[in-house]
Amino acid sequence: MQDIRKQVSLVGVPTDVGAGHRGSSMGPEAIRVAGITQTLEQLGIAVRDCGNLNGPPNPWLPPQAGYRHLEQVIAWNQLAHDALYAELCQGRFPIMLGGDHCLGVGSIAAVSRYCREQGRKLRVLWLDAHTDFNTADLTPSGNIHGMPVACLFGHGPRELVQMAGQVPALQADMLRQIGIRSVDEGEKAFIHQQGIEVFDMRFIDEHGMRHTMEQALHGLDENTHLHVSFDVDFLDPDIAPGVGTTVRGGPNYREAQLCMEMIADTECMASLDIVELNPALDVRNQTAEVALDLVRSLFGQSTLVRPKHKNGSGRQ
Ligand code: HAR
Ligand code: MN
Ligand code: MN
Ligand code: MN
Repeated sequence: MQDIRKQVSLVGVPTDVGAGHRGSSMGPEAIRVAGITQTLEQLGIAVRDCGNLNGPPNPWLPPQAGYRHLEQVIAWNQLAHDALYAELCQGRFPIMLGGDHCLGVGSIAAVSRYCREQGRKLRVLWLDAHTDFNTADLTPSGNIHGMPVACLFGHGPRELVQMAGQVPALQADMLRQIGIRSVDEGEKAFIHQQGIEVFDMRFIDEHGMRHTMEQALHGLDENTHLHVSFDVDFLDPDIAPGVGTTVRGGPNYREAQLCMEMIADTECMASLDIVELNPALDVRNQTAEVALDLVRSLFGQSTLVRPKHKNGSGRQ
């Protein structure tokens, strides 16, 4: 079988309608300027840049009934869903260039739909400082980028909840969240109730990134589609200042690289989101460049000097 990681489609989704800061709408262009196409091509990957989707502007209004810009969020997610689903159906590896993380609904709904149709198992890695499991009742902000995981689990506005054509789009055994360090009180209780596996920063501090990733990647097999939803605020703000909601105490550069290298070692990754990059808050595009360093590792560029073991991280 041909390696779908060798046929990548870039889909830009330039919006910040789900966020509390303006500017993640410029994320796709910043990643292109940092050189994502050339970077992937250097790894022997054929890249098709599908350009940017074209959705509604950000009206910049206060929340209504617990949601900010719900209509616009639905429109952008539907566009993202349709575009990413089309790329998956062509046997290509879609990389969604966000945009804020509300777009995780459209992206993962497309992957969930595709996996169901193909009879494939799905595993989603949610790399984020936040669990993004709020609802209209729980949210402190109304910002829908704090809600995509709840929507995928069946809790949220009908149009978002039903986007995969099956409710819920995701179940607890399909999801692992990594790097978490900012969760609202109500959100915490709710996520616990769902039985979701959360590898928070305390876990990573105590067990290290290697053991964390061993756990998070456990049980993958050849029939598993691994989707990585990479919220750039996962990273420590020291290395990634260009995001709207920085939270101190995230993975450092080498921890993040190890995380990505261990994902690459599984050879299961089949789709990727890069979201929440906000060039308006960045310093000389450094956050985009760090994100690209990590993408390089995700696609198999390795710092290993010795050849890797078949099922392990090189040195046992
Ligand atoms: N939990 C907060 C809220 O719901 C902040 C959410 C911030 N979300 C993101 N995506 N940046 O992870 O308002
Ligand atoms: Mn997020
Ligand atoms: Mn986040
Ligand atoms: Mn271990």
